[in-house]
Amino acid sequence: MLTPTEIEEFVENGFVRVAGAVPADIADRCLAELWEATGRDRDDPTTWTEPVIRLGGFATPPFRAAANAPVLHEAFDQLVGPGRWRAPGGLGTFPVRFPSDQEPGDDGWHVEASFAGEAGDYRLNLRSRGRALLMLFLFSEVGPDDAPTRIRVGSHRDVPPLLADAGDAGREWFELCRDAVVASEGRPEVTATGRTGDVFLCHPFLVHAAQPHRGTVPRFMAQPPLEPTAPLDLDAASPSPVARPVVEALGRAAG
Ligand SMILES: O=C(O)CCC(=O)C(=O)O
Repeated sequence: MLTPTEIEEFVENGFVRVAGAVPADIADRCLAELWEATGRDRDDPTTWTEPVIRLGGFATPPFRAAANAPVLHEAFDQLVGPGRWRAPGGLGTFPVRFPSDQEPGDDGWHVEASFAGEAGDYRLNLRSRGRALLMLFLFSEVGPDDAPTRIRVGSHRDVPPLLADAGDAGREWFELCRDAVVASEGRPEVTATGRTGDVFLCHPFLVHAAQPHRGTVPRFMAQPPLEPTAPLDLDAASPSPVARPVVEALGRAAG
């Protein structure tokens, strides 16, 4: 269970870390599969030749167990609301980052897109169709030099005004990101450091970025969405912790 303080932290800052959410034996099994999928040798750094490899679509039993750890289900209920999220079928893409002097080329600030438009373009809308949370699952120890994801604290509050007039169709992802990055420029920055098994539950509008790996231990992290069963309810008398900062950022009264 998240404490009331942790829930308020999520509302204020846009994220909360659930320490040790994935049991160690499950995380170990996931990591073994991930190493296998990289095609690189875990014990031979000369095989770690690229700064980043993206692995996709892991849904074997250990990944499903990781994504559905009981402590996470409890937190989903607390942040998104009972009955308002779908149990994840696994963990999505993994940007695996290796120590490297080369630039990764994918470390720009952004928010995640959440649905595809009619033309197949990536989009977001105010009620966050398609994404109840952004989640960062750590499958390696991530220290300050190990390419922890950068986070602009409180930046989830900069995005709702940019989507307020766009209706259900929302805005095209790239164009929205350009504005969100400018709007959140002055926000303090922290990094998603932690231990294997920690999970950061993030607001879907949080502005974040990758960074180059300057450490020694390859970084394994998944960043799946939590899918909602319905769009955010911004008119509820008591909005969920995901909806509340959106309502507040628009200057609307709850209910
Ligand atoms: O690798 C990371 O730290 C973040 C990656 C990311 O945000 C993305 O690929 O969308």
